[in-house]
Amino acid sequence: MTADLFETVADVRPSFEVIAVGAALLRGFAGPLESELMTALRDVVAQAPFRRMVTPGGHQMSVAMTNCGSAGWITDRTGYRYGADDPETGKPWPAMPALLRDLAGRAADHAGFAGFSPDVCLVNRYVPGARMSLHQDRDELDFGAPIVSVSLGLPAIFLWGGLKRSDKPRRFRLEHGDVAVWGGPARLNFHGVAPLADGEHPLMGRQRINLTFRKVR
Ligand code: MD3
Ligand code: FE
Repeated sequence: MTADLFETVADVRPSFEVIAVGAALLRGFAGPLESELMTALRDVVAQAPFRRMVTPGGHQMSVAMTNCGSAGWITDRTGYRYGADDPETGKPWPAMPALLRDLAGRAADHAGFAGFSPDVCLVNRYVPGARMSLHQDRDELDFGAPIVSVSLGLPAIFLWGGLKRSDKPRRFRLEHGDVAVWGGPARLNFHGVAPLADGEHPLMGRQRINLTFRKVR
């Protein structure tokens, strides 16, 4: 029967929303991996704990961060950069778990960026009230590669601006399990996250975790 056929198709086809040319939202794409992702993250955080870094302007970020992969994103009074070692421990960042790398590769594939092989996963932790102001991601060498983001835990309002800081951002609600891919002409758009609303996520508690996978070298 036709209805059965379409139900089957709906089950195997992830949702795919185009936000802009080069930007796509795969709602629920990471949902099936939630427990494996949490286990992998717990392991990363045990080796490289979350910390709130300071911007070159001297402000402490409300978002706490850590990284895994062959390098990690850091900021301090001297600037933003990628570095091989965690400045807190003096040790290399923990390796990127294969599960995470594969998830990012599959998501990029779905959005038309075949062969994405990230070397960094920046892990952002938001508690209620934490936010990220509008910015561009431009510390990577290769803007030809996309960025893949995975949202876990409490929902957030993602702000999607244009190529100028003054372009009025559109707002998207990002929920647990949502994956987004940003590349091509969308790669340098301004973006940010509105202050996180309070809440309690059944699995993740009172926080939102966002993973961004990047090719930085
Ligand atoms: C659009 N993180 O870590 S992820 C960041 O939810 C960052 O923690 C946000 O922006 C967060 O730099 C947003 C979505 C995202 C990531 C990278 C992008 C959107 C992007 C790069 C270009 C355009
Ligand atoms: Fe960003």
